[in-house]
Amino acid sequence: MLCEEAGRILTKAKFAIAFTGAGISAESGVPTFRDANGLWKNYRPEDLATPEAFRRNPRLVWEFYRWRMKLISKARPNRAHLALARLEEMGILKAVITQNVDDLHREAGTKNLIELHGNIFRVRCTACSYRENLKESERLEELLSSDELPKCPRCGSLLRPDVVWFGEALPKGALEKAFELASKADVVLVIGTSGVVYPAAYIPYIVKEHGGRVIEVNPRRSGITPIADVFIPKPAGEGMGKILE
Ligand code: BV8
Ligand code: ZN
Repeated sequence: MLCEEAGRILTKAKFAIAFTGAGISAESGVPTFRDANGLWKNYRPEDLATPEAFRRNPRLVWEFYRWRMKLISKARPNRAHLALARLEEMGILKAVITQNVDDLHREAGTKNLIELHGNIFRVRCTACSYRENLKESERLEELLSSDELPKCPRCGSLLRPDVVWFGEALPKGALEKAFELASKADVVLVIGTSGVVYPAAYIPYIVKEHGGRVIEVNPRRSGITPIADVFIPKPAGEGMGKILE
């Protein structure tokens, strides 16, 4: 059975990593981007997740991110996030590389985490090097309860969400580290991604090119399915539950 095969590959793995997308957080109530009721169905990404959109209309972009931050701050890690943290504790999983900005892998206890697209609870200044983790500084409520444009406490310029928008380079260190891990991995567990956003979507291909195996958990086929050695057509929670059984 598919999940037994995946379980066998994982337990025999010498260097397994996970690569996740918005789908792993769907069961936590966080909307995905390209599903039927996904975010990009109701908004055009170009209008909300690009530096031009922010320059053109920072109020609209901040309204969108405040709405997502409110929604995501109520979300809790689901059993798929927890299963990955468990696999790391067991020494089977060496790292989680995520495209998600929702902080749920960290909340689930994953230690070696690479956030390729930033983190929605971090803000940074558009002019100086100031950056702040709103959960750590306990200023999340303050930011969410105002609809003013947030300003840098150091230089007074506009703050922006510390996430990677379309057309922006990924955080240098993060992408290099992710590619290095992918070139060393003998198994990549791909969960909940449509595999259409680059350069993140190269990760499973790099593992494959280096002779590694690809296990995918997704209720629908994706851009990664063609190279999957094992495709488990299930939602993340159920799929991971069966693999860990
Ligand atoms: C860049 C962060 C260059 C902010 C996001 C070709 C090559 C290289 C680049 C490009 C290219 N063509 C176009 C580009 C540019 C672009 C790109 O890839 N566009 C795509 C759309 C074609 N890439 C970029 O712009 C990137 N930057 O290339 O810079 C550069 C280089 C140097 C110097 C300057 C510039 C930046 C991309 C990052 C954009 N940021 N978001 C925010 O979140 O607000 S994108 C967004 O997409 C999220 O990060 C998200 O994680 C990511 C990927 O989406 P998924 O996670 O896969 O989610 P999706 O909804 O698509 O799919 C959900 C999946 O889950 C589905 O498969 C579904 O079946 C499944 N699912 C549903 N329910 C469940 C489930 N699975 C399991 N269980 C369930 N219950
Ligand atoms: Zn500043």
